[in-house]
Amino acid sequence: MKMKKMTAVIASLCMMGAVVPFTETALPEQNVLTASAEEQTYQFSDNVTINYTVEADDTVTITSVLMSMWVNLAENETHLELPKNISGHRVTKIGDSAFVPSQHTVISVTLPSGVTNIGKAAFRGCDTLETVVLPDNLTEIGDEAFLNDSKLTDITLPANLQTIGESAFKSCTSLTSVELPQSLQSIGASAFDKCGLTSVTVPGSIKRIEELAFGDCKDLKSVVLEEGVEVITTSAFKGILSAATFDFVSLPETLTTIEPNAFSTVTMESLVIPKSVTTVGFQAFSSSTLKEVYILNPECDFSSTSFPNCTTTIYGYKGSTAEEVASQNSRLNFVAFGDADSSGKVDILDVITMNKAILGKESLSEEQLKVVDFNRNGKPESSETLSLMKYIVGIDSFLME
Ligand SMILES: [Ca+2]
Ligand SMILES: [Ca+2]
Repeated sequence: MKMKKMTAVIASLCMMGAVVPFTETALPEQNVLTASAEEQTYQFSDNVTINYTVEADDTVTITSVLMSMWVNLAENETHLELPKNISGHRVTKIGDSAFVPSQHTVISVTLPSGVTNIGKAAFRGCDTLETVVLPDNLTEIGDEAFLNDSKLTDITLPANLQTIGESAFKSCTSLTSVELPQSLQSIGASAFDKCGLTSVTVPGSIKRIEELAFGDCKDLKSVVLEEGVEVITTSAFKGILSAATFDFVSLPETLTTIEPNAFSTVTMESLVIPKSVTTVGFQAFSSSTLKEVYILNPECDFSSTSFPNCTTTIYGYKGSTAEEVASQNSRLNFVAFGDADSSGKVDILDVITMNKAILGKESLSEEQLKVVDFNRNGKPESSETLSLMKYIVGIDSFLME
């Protein structure tokens, strides 16, 4: 082992350009790289051993962390604060499968500030692990990094994190909350599948929510998708058995595609599908409790199978795909935006009804209000009447501007 340490020291001195008693010819770069890639050992404490490699760029990857089993470990051994430097080299990566579950009983891990990447399955199956403190420089959490860590309750994702790999937190059943940073560029398939999350806000930096990313999160009651999210892929939120309080009002105006089964089995009563959405797939919303669906894009491509289990009212524009789909299925009742007097037509009589309501001469029922109260403040207003007039005479194509 001493020889290995010596080799590492020589290698690092060479890279730092220090004067060493070798010429370049005597110790060609190729040999340095070969020597530095070897796994070396650092004795962290009496019972904890860290294996590592020094990479070509002079940084350290921790390849494994091993603990003595069946002994009483010290506080700093079960609550591990990994070193910032090993043999003078900065620790930047936690390697694939670094924490082999059968070889440690770690309760918390604090990663040093230089760590940028957590490798594949690095902490997979660590069933004693409760807390992980991640450094600000971290950009990547690898596939399956925390898969099946059933006691993991506390993790704060740092502000520079860009990638969460596939199944990274799958089956972290004790993980009830997580804040996804605005820096995130991708969340892999099944990343939070079967987690204990009760709410989630997906930042707009995420364009696609991948398959089963939040599937089977049975306690999830609130989902907010921020402006920027474009595609909700197949089964992204499938299997969430939540109360009817599920909040979907905030589907973003940037959303274009809701793929099949996206929200299958999610219980909800009301749904607004924004104007930006062009496609709603098969069984996207299978909730039987869905009472009303607002479809704001007149050309949205969907069918009655997008909402297969409910008897619901579809609110949409006259002449829209929403009207066409509803007319072909007895479960679906259609009500047109702007039809203030519930005549089935949208014309100047609706403007008159609106004006009477504004003047207090007539009142609108809750149902009538739903198709003319465009700003959803519970009352008809002259701005809404004006919008309705412009729509009727063909100046505007939309009412909800
Ligand atoms: Ca009417
Ligand atoms: Ca209003």
